[in-house]
Amino acid sequence: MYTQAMDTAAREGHASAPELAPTEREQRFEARIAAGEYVESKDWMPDHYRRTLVRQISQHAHSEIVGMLPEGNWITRAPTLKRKAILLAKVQDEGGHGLYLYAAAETLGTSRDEMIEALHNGQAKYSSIFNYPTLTWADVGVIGWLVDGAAIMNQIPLCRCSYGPYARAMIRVCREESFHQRQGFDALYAMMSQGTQAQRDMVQEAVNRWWWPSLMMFGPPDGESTHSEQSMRWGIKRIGNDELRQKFIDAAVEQAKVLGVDLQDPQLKWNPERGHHDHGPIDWDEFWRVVGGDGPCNRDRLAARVRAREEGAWVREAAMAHARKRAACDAAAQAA
Ligand code: BYC
Repeated sequence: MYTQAMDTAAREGHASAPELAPTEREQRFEARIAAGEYVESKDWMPDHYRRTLVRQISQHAHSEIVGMLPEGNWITRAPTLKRKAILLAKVQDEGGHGLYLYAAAETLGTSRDEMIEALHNGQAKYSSIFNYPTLTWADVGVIGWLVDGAAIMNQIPLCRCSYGPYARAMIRVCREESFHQRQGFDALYAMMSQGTQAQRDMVQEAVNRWWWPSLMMFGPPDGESTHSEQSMRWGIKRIGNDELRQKFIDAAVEQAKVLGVDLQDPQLKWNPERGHHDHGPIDWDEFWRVVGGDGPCNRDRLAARVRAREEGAWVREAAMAHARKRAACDAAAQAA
């Protein structure tokens, strides 16, 4: 079975290592984190650390899988064969990212069925951004440029996450995400530099709809973030929500100039004292509404995932039956 776990040897902090008193075990765990060591799946870890990781990694996996839906909507309507092939490959990559991430979460002792059940019954979240519709072809380019761009900004620090299987999954995910971001920018650049006025207007209109929701991807402001402080202490998150959002804004402003699009924020301007761009207020009521299930597409997205699970039941059953048959054949061959 594919796994992100690489450690097999017993070592200090390992669950099978000699028993330590609870406080001593916790102190050693904290010391390992402080020393920048990676925690592996068989190492002892506090329950809260394990739960935090399962929550974040499974929500990340769900985001990748639900994130296939808005772009998948355009595969049959891509304007050229080249763009269609690129989009097919990108959506397939997102499916792969979901699988690496489910595999990483499984190393923490939670089954994929449990994680998927939590998504379907509304206990687990997925990124707010995927609850917005893709109304035009320009949305596909803007998702690549802004949504994948925001994802990379958030995910690069996760390559140094203290939990080894998550960190290793993220290295591969980030390499692929950077292609995704560039293909989005390229699709928009083609329309902005060689397209008609109608195509340029379509790009601008898509940017108007996606800019603010992209900023919300980084999560609530640090002051309202429930998990940031503890996650930073444990080296799960390396950089806070607000700092990452600011880095993303600073990068996007320059890219928007190259594209020739307006980011639709009259308060967006360079602040030489801070060395960053100031920006207008983010509508956090909208964010919490969408996270709470009341965005434009929440119901459709969840219904599509539940339907896919039900309609795919026969494939899982067939794969399990095949695996059982193979195992029985192998056992018979060994006994002979
Ligand atoms: N949407 O304490 P906080 C992709 C929740 S996929 C929904 O700051 P944390 C792509 C948060 O879960 C990109 N919920 O949380 C795929 C918490 O609620 P719970 C997905 C959000 O975890 C296909 C509460 O608000 N990336 O790129 O410390 C095509 C308080 O927040 C959101 C990841 O998942 C949100 N935006 O920080 C194209 C990256 N933000 O769980 C592209 C991994 C916050 O207590 N995840 N919440 O019920 C992370 O880095 C962190 O989980 C977050 C939030 C920065 C997102």
